[in-house]
Amino acid sequence: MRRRKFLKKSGLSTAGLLSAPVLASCNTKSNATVAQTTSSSTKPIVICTWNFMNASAKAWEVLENEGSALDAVETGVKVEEADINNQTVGIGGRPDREGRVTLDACIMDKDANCGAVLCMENIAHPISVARKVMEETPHVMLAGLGAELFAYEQGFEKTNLLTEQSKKEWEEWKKTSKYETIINIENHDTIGMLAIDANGDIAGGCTTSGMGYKMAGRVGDSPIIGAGLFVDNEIGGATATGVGEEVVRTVGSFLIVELMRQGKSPQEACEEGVKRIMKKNEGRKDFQIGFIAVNKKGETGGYCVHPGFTYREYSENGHENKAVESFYQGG
Ligand code: SD4
Repeated sequence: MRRRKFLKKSGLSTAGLLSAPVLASCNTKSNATVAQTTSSSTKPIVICTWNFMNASAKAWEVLENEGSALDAVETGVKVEEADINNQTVGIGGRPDREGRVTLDACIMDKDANCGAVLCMENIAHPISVARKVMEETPHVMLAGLGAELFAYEQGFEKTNLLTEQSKKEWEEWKKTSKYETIINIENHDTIGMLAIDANGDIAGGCTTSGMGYKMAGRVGDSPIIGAGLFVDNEIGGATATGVGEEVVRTVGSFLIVELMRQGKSPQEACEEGVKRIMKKNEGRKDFQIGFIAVNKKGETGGYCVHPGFTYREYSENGHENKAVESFYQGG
């Protein structure tokens, strides 16, 4: 039975209403046994952190034309990397304390191949360099100048990533140099994207300029496989946005995929992921984290620390910006 309720083109609904039932096919022989279905019945779907309508639409175009999940996530997140108005991804991203824009990204495919770039300057599309690391090198991660030089070798052009707007704001920030994480106010707009293609294969990508005015050399969760992104083609995928230090501490995305492996739905797994983080941060309210996940059936879920986080979902049923429930109810 197909429900058409996703068709509200830019409507907002609560994830609770739409969340999927717990996976039922869990084999009881062992905890580690997989709760999954065969992929043949799974329909293409893409989800991404936040309300990135254009990025998810672009990824959906790839899926609709029977492109791979890997191509879909790369093509999709590049939309945000290219958007100078998005000050947390790619060109236009906020710089570090020294005024340098340094980018982090990673990508992972159905065969657990993965690639990442960390703290890379002057290249507009870190997700594509991450893919090149995955496909053209024996390594998973390249950082800093090494990543940048590799990108030039691969034909990427040198680009000034610091826009006038970001430069102006940074100069203003320098007057007080106060480093605070701001909950949901433009500080967390990393794009993490997960897609399932017509073959039922899953891939994911995550890309960011990191925390605004971070210490030089700081790297968060976004380019760290297992933290900012993880995909297991037998189970599903997860990705994160928010204060990366907290996501790294729990290896958040890997944790969520493992929880799905144990039989939790994407929704339940995301909730448990956030709760693990909050257990280590009792009483702390000064940071935001949002997780999203998809399982092999194409069921999705999301959860966050503070209200405000949403994720966009695109499938043959249309597209929708989904509000998610949060650990704190506000205040
Ligand atoms: C980081 N997770 O570098 C990223 C920050 C983020 O939108 O999500 N920014 O910690």
